Amino acid sequence: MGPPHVQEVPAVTTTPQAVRRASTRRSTTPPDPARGLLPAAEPVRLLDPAGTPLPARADYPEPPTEALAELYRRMVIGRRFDVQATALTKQGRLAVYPSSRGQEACQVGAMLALRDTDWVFPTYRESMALVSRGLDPVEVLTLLRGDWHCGYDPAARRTAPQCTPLATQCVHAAGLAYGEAYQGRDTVALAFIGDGATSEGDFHEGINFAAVFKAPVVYFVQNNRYAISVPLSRQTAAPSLAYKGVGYGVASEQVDGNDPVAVLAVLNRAVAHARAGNGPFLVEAHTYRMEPHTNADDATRYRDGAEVDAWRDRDPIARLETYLRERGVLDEAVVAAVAAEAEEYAADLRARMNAQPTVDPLSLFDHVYAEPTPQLVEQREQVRAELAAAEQEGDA
Ligand SMILES: Cc1ncc(C[n+]2csc(CCOP(=O)(O)OP(=O)(O)O)c2C)c(N)n1
Ligand SMILES: [Mg+2]
Repeated sequence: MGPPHVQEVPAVTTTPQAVRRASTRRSTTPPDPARGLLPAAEPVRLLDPAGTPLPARADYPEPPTEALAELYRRMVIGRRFDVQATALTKQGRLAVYPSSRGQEACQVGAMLALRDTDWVFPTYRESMALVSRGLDPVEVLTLLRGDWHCGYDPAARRTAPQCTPLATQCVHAAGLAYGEAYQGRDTVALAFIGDGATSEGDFHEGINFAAVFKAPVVYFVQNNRYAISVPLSRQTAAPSLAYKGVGYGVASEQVDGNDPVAVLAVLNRAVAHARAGNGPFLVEAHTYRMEPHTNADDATRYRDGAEVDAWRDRDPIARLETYLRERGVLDEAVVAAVAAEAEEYAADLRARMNAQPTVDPLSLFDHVYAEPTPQLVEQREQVRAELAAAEQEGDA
C-alpha cells in the first residue's frame, strides 16, 4: 500500500479496426459446454475451513505463491484498517462506517485480480477494497466523514465513488465497460454488489445490457447473508444468487468467499473471461458480515451469537495464514512484520483523521455541473457575501 499514484490513462483510439477488434475478440476460457452457463452445484473451494488444501482443479488453477503472500499482507492491513475505521466512528471522527470484517478475502481478492487500468464500481461496504487498491485511506473515508462527496479522483484512480443507492453501480459499470471495449481497449469493470441489492431493478438492467452488448463486466456478489436485518431466505427462492446471471445468458459461478485462494482463482478466471471479449461473468461469493450493518445497527436484534461464532471459525485470514505457514511461505518473522506494518498504517490513519478538516463552504458549488447554472452562480454569490459579512462582524 504505497503512496497514492496517478494512473496514466491511455489515449482514446476510436478507429474502425479497434471497434472491430473489440467486437470480434474470442474467448481463451470458454464456459464448460457440459455445464453451459450454470454455476457448479457447490461453491468452488481450494482450502478447507482449517486451511488444508483440497485437490487441485484444472478449471481454477491456484494463483502464484507471490500473489497469495500479497493477498495475506493486504488482508491483514485491510482488517486493521477496518477496526480503526470502526473506532473512529466511536470517537466522532466518522459519521458512519459499514464494516467488511469477515469479507477480507472478497475485498482484497477482487483488487488483486484486476490491473491498475481496470475500473472498480464499489458500494458503501468497499472501503477495505479501495485501500487495498492503494487509494489513500483518508480520501476513501472522506465520504463517510460527511464533509465531501468523494475524497479521491474517480477518473485518475479508475474507481467510481462508493455507491449508496443500491445497485446503481451495476448500470454504470455496464456503460463504462461497453464504452471502453467500443474504443478498442481491453479494460475490465468490476462491480461489487450485495445479496440484497440483487433484488433491485438496476442490477437486472445492468447485467442484461452487459450480456446483450458483451460488455466486459465482472458482477461480484458478496452474499454476506443479510441486507441489514433481512436474511437471504427472505431475499430469494433461487438455489443460489449465481442463477440470476444464467437467466441473462451470463456465465456464473459460486465460490467460498472465506477461502482467499479460491476467491482469487475464480476472480482471475472471471476477469480473463470478460477481458477476452466473452461479455460479463457473475461470481457469487458466500461469506458473512461479522459486524453489524453499520455502527448505527444492532445486529443482536435479528441474528444470534451462535451463528456469528460458527462463521468466526471460517475466518479467511487464519485460513490463509495456516496454509502459507504450512507451505513455508510465512513464518513467525514475516507474520510479525506484516502485523507491525498494519499497526503503523492504522496509527498514520488515526493521526490524519484526528486533524480537523477545513472545507471551503464555497466548494459546495463546484463540480455540480461542468458549467454552473445561473441560479447556482447567484446562490454562490449570496453565500460568499454572507460569509464576508460574518467575517467583518467577527473582526469588528
Ligand atoms: C435504492 C436503495 N434502497 C434502499 C436503500 C437502503 N439500504 C441501504 S443498505 C441496504 C441493504 C443492502 O444489503 P446488501 O445488498 O445485502 O448489501 P450489504 O449491506 O449486506 O453489503 C438497504 C436496503 C438504499 N441504500 N438504496
Ligand atoms: Mg448483504
